[in-house]
Amino acid sequence: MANRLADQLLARLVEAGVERIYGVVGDSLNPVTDALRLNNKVKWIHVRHEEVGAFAASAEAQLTGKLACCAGSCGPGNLHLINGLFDAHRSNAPVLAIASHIPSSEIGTAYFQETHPQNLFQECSHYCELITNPAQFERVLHIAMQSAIGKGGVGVVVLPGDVVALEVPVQAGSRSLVTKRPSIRPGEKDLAKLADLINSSRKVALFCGIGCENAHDQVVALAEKVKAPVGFTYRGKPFIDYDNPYSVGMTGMIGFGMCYEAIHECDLLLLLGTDFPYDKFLPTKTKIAQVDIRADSLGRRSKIDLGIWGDVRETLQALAPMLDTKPDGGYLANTLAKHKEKLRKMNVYVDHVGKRTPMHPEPVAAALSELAAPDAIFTADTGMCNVWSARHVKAAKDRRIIGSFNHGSMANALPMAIGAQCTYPGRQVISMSGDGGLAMLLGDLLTITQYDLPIKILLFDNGVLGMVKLEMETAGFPDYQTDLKNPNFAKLAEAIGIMGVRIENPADVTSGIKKALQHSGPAIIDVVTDPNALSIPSHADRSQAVGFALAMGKMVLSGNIDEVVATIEGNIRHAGEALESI
Ligand SMILES: Cc1ncc(C[n+]2csc(CCOP(=O)(O)OP(=O)(O)O)c2C)c(N)n1
Repeated sequence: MANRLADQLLARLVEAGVERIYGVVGDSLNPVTDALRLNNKVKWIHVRHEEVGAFAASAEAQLTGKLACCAGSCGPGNLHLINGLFDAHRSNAPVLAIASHIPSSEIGTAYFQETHPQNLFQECSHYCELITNPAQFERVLHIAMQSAIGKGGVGVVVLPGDVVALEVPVQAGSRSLVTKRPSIRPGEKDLAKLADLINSSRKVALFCGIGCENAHDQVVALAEKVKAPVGFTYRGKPFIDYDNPYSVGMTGMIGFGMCYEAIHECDLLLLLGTDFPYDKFLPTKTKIAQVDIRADSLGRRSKIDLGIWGDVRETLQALAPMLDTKPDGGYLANTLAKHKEKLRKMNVYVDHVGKRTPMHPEPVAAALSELAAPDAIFTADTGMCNVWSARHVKAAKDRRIIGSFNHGSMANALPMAIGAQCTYPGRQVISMSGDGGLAMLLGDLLTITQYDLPIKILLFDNGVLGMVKLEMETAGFPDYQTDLKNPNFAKLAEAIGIMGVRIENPADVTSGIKKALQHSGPAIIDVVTDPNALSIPSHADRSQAVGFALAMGKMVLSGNIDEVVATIEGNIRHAGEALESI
């Protein structure tokens, strides 16, 4: 029996469990879309920008742990995929990208739309190969998918339109994919070393990353036994920051609570399944032991006294009987008491909402967290949404929060929400979007209406590229070119068939969010927030405060006194917190 390579591609994708392909159709992809039409088992999600397709696939893969798929036509269609693929790759999310290509006879001739995809995708994939001969097809596709799954990240097949249209005999006995992950248990000697280190240390702290995804109970049990405060990264938060009385928040620029102090004041820091990149927030003088399933992460961010190559869950399970129960020497109790106090100060704008407009964003995020479903999926845009969601969206056993946490791209939240909602049609999906972020890939609001995806977008409409404004000011530059002249996004939503709720007054926050969440279709909640709202890092260094003062001084001198006054007025309640943290 013979059929087109494109039909065989679809058959293999079905076998691999791929349920949908996000992309934009186009000439060289036509045989693939035609095979899709006939196959009818894989759904095509027609996005308006390929970058959105790649982000959506990244989200699907992150949420399910399974292979997701996106596609772009030759040249520009491929190029548009790249930013979203970087996000997937950096998040170790298994994604197959189908990069269709110019006719194979034209390769190397500077043909219309010619690029060299193997070069372009090299940095954002584990594997990227061009298929020019049908005999390569089954094996190369297998390697791309197996690399994406096995190594965690992107695999790319580059398929010239003419090759994929070729009729070829169906190959018997395609190789099956291995998708079940092994659990890696460290050897007894390594476990004994780790147990010794923990037993001989008086003050132990834990810092948990995405590698703790399946280890919530083991982490909490360990913390209980050795009286350790538990800090986490943003990727670790959804899995660690619920039902955890030892939780002390996050370190880093968007951090909160006592995490920074806890990991600096302990005698032994355990890094569990984390590759947290901001090494200046990690201690340099404390003893450190690190556990990770990825051996290349061991010792990457800080010097370690002991590295353990293993799965966090397996390691902690095997370790438990080897550990002595520590008496609470006061370190944990003191850290938790200070953490509570820090949270009280951080929540000052949540607990005392006030009437000032434009309103502070914190109570908006907190209200969303209260009103959202217990199993909601939140996606957060890069920018201040990361801060508000990290601090004010409460984790819960069945909730998920994802963002572009390793790649740090703007405009990720809406595309990720599209991937999340396509994958989980019955769950509440909420995109926490910045106005810069939403506008960047605004066209894909139409994807929401096209598929009637009931996504709720909570838009922090502060009229500014807020995080960059803050970065400029803490570095001593007056903010420049950060303003956004925005439309009324609620009206814009209504114009394209999405429910629009505009909130300008703090008193309307709860009712407005409720109304949108209760709506059965998509909604944009356009909340006008303060462009000068500051987020005080849990641990700011002196230079940031000096830089900020300098920027304010420069603004006064250049006649921008109104903005300086608005900044002071808007953040007066954070003043004590700011002074304390430096
Ligand atoms: C694609 C991309 N461009 C630029 C940046 C740099 N950057 C990081 S955050 C940010 C501002 C985001 O503004 P907005 O979406 O309005 O959110 P806000 O911070 O105001 O909440 C910018 C420009 C980036 N991370 N990604």
